Amino acid sequence: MMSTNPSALCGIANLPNQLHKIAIKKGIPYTILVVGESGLGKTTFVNTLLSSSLLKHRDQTKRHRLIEKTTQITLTKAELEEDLFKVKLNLVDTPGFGDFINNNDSWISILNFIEAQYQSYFFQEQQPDRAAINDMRISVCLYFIRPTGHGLSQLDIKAMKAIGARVNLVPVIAKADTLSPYALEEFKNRIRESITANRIEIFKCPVDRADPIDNQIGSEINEAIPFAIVGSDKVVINKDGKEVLGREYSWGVVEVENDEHCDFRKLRNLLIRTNMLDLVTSTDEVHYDVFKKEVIQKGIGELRKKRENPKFKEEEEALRFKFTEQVRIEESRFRQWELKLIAERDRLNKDLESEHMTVRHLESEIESLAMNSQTTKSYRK
Ligand SMILES: Nc1nc2c(ncn2[C@@H]2O[C@H](COP(=O)(O)OP(=O)(O)OP(=O)(O)O)[C@@H](O)[C@H]2O)c(=O)[nH]1
Ligand SMILES: [Mg+2]
Repeated sequence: MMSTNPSALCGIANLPNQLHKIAIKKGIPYTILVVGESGLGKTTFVNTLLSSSLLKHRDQTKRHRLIEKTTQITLTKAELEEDLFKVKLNLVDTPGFGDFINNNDSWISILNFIEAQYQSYFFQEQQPDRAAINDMRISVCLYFIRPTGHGLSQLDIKAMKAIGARVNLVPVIAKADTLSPYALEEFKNRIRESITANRIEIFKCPVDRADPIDNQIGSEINEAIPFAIVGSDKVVINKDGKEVLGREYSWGVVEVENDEHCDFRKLRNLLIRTNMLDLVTSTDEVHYDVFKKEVIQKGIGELRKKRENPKFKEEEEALRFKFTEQVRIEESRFRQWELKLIAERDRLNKDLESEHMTVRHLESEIESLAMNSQTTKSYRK
């Protein structure tokens, strides 16, 4: 069961000032998203998490008592409250990726959903009333892996790579009770190799803290990744005669909250106790930051797209035609003007020539007149 003081364990008291104020006033928003193929126990897990924790919760939708195939995104709100601190927990259940055929791109809608939450926050951030912000950014995404025993499927690799680049991704092996302990360990190793080989980004507990006990808890949790989980919201009687959450088989009882049986407790610790603060802050400081930078770049990209838009292109063409036409008219006007100028120059030149001729003529007349007068003078002598 949960500690009586989850705020200390969540590290809420250590939150940066602004988040701290929000945590006291409104409750710190914290959203868990579950995704994966159909029928892997996502809805069962959400219910298990709620019934295994002392959380007050209310459904936003009319949930059927019987677990059915999830057909739409379902939000369950819960509150984690201790002393002055409140955590507003949102559990987002999603429809499964579908059947084996035709589900290759079904995770894209999950990615769109994740981005839509960033986008909504981004727009709300621009508003003056920051207290009214409804922060639904995904703090962590649990990716359910089918317990085949082989390894990750191509679909898993593609989906996990894309989702892991956007949010804190935590891989889980669904229905771990269907594998023997040995097969489970082998399966875990294959998945770990696949994660490394395909450079899938997954969330890891920080192990570089000042407190060595924190680091030890962190590395124990990390060693369990991918978490093997068993979900059940049914209470059964275990071999010690105790009432526990579990699944009953002819060969015995699998207990949800028994570390010998599965990693449910470790995963729950990571999610709502030891690493909640890491998940919230890294969502804001790392993943949301990446998104924002992309939005700024895409802004320019969008403009470019607008240019490539056929309508815009048409307008541009029309403008260019109009402009060339204008230049053509201007050019011919200029040409005529130039021709006129040339004619004028010629005329002036001709005039100048005749002027010159006149001057020359006058000059020679002066000369001959001067000669004549000199001759007359000498005769007189
Ligand atoms: N053996 C086993 N069965 C489980 C476990 N968790 C859930 N189931 C069963 O698997 C079936 C499907 O469970 P759901 O929780 O509806 O699965 P889901 O992933 O929500 O399925 P979709 O909504 O269709 O995507 C149900 O019959 C559950 O009882 C588990 O840990 N082990
Ligand atoms: Mg479901």
